[in-house]
Amino acid sequence: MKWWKDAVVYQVYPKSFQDTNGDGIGDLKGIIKRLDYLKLLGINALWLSPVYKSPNDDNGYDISDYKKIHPDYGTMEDMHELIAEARKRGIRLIMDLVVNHTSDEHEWFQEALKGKDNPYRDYYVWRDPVNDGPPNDLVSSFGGSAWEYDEKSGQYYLHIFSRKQPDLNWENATMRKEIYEMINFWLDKGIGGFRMDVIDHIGKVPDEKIVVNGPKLHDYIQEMNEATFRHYDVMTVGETWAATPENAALYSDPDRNELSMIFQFEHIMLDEQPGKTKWDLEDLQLVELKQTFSKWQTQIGENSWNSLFWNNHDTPRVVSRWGNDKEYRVESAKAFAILLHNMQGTPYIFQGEEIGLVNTPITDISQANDIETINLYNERIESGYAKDDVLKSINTKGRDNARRPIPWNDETQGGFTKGEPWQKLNENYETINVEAALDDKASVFYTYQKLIELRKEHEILVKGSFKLLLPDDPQIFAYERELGNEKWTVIANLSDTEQTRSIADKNVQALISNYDEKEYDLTDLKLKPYEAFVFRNE
Ligand code: TEU
Ligand code: CA
Repeated sequence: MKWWKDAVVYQVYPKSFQDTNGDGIGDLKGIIKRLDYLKLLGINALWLSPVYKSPNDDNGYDISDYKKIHPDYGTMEDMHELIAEARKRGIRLIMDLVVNHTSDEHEWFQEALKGKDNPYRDYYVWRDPVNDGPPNDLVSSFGGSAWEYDEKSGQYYLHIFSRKQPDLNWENATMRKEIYEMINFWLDKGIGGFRMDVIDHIGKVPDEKIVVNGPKLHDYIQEMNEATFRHYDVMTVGETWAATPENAALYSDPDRNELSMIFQFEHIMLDEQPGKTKWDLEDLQLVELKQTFSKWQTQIGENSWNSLFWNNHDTPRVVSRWGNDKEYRVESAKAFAILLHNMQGTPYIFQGEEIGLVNTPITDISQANDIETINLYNERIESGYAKDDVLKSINTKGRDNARRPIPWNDETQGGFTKGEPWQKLNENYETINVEAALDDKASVFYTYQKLIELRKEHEILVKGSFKLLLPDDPQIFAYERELGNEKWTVIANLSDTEQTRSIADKNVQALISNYDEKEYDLTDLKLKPYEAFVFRNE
């Protein structure tokens, strides 16, 4: 069985993980310093958000040199030490592969700007103006037109993200080969694989306004696989916001030699107004969340593979978003962990999720750092939105919520830095921090540690089938896993009120619970707010 099928991956956002040289910016030496903590948690793969050279227009997702480490994070020697030290602890390093676009400061784009006949010109997407304006009405994910005018050549170039992130032209075979060479440069360093940024964008056909799931997308991924991954024992996970269970199978069916798995985002988009954006808020309907997970657990085909996540560096913290980050912070954080980690697929833990970190609201846009948030604020204020409404959207869905520095202890700046942090920690760091969690056997940390142990010890969690229970219940999320004659049941009350249900005519022992109950009477099951537990049914 592939190693990543019973792996648990921890995502590090390096800028906010651990600073060791007092510049207020997390660095590679900081990650090395915290590897024993990750080992204690029990994870065996570490997805590292980009640490390459970058002007940081989009915090490293705008790469200006794929083969150089950004000096803020350290040196290539630090990188080699991190790979080796992680490997000593049984942890593989998963790098972030951002090949839909580069930074405009990448040498390829600097060359392309020199003129239409430059050999690198066609590494990017250039079009003549139409009616003295952009070639079409494609928009950027970060606001405004997806086309930026270049005075010198009188042409526009495409950027689906910021104007400092010009899209690469995947039609160009020479460019593709340079990307594959870069991938092998990193694979030859003994990394464990890649997370692939917006990989569903690389087949785009801009003239037909096709951005995702383009006609050649899978051809390119299969060509990439043939030139790189296939020759190594690595894990690849594609970030595919437009995935459906049908096309998910195209990516992760091993017979197709593409990727190990993908991140799908259907559950992540359930609390936005249909057809609008994540900023247009809508309450989550638990029944929809259950249906979505059930679909992904049962419809991608037995040859394919799921990823499982609540959080990443682009999403708000799940405890604040869908749990209760006040009186039931610990219970709801544990309930979400128990629900996710007993499903089929590779679970991902975003840094700080394992200690139940919550969102960090801002009161003024000057406190924001993320380009997506700042552009959204300016765009909506200009078009007449009330400031409080825009700040409410930002505090609910903004990406800075995930990117606040990790609180390691109750010392100044939570032990994240001895200097001024690049962005403030949540003020609750004196009570919510790693040291406090390690000192408290009832903390969220030990629930994550136990869940990771259960996955390692019980094949049913890796190979068992999934069946949703109580599909129409608006408060209870329950499902069962089955492998051979073994059956486990997971039950969670995702409400802040006590719920009573009659499930079956017996008493059962909990394998794990987020309260201190050990025995449950299923005939007259009383569930406290956010109470979640797992029991072996047969
Ligand atoms: O994110 C892709 C992406 O579409 C997100 O920006 C998403 O639109 C938004 O964050 C949430 O609605 C990837 C990276 O994860 C993100 O950090 C980068 O900003 C983006 O690609 C460009 O590289
Ligand atoms: Ca630093």
